[in-house]
Amino acid sequence: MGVLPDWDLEPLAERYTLRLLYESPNEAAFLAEHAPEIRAIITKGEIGASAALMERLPKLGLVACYGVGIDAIDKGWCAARGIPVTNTPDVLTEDVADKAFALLLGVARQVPQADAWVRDGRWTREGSMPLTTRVWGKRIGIVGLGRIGRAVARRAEGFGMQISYSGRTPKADLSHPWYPTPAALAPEVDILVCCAMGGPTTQGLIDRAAFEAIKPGCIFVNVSRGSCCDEAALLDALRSGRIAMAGLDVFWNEPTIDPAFTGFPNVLLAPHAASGTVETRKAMGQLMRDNVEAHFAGKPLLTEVK
Ligand code: 8YV
Repeated sequence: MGVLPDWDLEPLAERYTLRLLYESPNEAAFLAEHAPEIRAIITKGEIGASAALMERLPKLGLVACYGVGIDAIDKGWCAARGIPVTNTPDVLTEDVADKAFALLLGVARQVPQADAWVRDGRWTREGSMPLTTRVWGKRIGIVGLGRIGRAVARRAEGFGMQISYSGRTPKADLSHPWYPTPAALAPEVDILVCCAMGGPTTQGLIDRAAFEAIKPGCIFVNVSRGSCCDEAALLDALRSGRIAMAGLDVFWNEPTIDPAFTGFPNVLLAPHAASGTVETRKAMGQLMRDNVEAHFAGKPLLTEVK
């Protein structure tokens, strides 16, 4: 897939004149030719829109993000100029929470290893595969109890888990134990799942103190942003065995991640694809296009980031 699937590009191309920056080998030449006429940017979480880019677009009136996380879009720059930013919340929540559990179950119950055990004929030659680690009934700590964190918590209830969380403030509608920081939450749980939003306010949120406070043997899962972690401290916790296993969908340098991650057999890796189901991506695309359409029709935006 390029920046957007064809099922979004085609209907967009029918209604608007599209200029595809990512297809241009020369950004400077692209901007010299097209910048004066650009009226909206369609982007996504991994790409974003920098102030340096947007400065070049005198007619810019909208930044529509295909994704919920807008951390790569300079929202402050947009706000200062009254340019709205839209995103795609809610439609992806349940898939991202599913992926958190897929990574958790995959790494604890060794799903990839089990598949390889059968495919490689080891079942026939060696018998049963090594035993794995239980997931249900464990103590789960959720860093960031927003929409996605709550969806993870709902699933955790079904797994008979004891749920606690960290965040800026306790949630008045929930009785789960709250901790002010990941470092305070970490020693209390068997599984730590990062669901915090990205951006400057959460950069390094799960810091070295948190990774050092983790209960030895803990499983760590991240489906939010690599930037929420002190990645050097995460790697140290994996090397020391303090984190027994990890399921990671996001990293600091995507897609060229720190190669150290691929050296751990007890880490399950995924290519930032937690929202990546056909159903959800179609819903995200529709919502993004509906926002673009509302903007050009002078109607209220559906999901403007305030
Ligand atoms: C990606 C995401 O943006 O919504 C988000 O914040 O991180 C993802 O959904 C997705 O890969 C679409 O580009």
